[in-house]
Amino acid sequence: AQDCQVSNIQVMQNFDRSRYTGRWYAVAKKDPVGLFLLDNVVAQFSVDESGKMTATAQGRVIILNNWEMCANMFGTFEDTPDPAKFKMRYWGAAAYLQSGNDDHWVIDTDYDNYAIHYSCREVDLDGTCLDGYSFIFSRHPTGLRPEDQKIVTDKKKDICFLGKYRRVSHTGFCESS
Ligand code: FEN
Repeated sequence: AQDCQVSNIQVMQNFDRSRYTGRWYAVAKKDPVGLFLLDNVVAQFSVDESGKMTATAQGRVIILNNWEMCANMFGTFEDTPDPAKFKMRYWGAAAYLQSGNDDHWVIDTDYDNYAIHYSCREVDLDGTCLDGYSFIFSRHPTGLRPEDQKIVTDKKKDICFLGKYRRVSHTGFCESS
């Protein structure tokens, strides 16, 4: 099921953005090239009165001079013909945080326990992803339920990121802000 072509990656069928709202704890992430969030990543998705999806994310970063900060990020989502594929514009609350425009795909979710997110920033000449990132989210700060782990592993394989994830620790660093 996986030829690693970005254009063949299957996303969540009949994605329901309203069921996706609320808090998600990142339990694992595959990093992109460049600046990103280190750990303690929590995302909060909302749908406004007009149906547009927005989100915030927090995560620990280390800026110049080894200063530990909690980055507060904001994202707005542009719909595409596929309900599980969005364009996300993001920026940080602080000026030193990088902003950008990324794809934001929901690969799979049961809405109540786990979600698999995918973003490819650069597609290689052969159609595979050259630079991308991905989050595995859980509704539970304690991590994924055992029964969801196989589903998540299978999906990591499908998006060709298996073996590229690191666990995201939650130490409470961003909880005061
Ligand atoms: C996502 C879903 C919820 C909304 C958003 C998400 C994406 C967040 C991104 C964060 C990028 C962070 C960066 C940090 C940075 C998918 C969770 C918005 C894409 C780019 C530093 C580090 C060190 C430094 C300066 C900046 O800029 N970090 O000196």
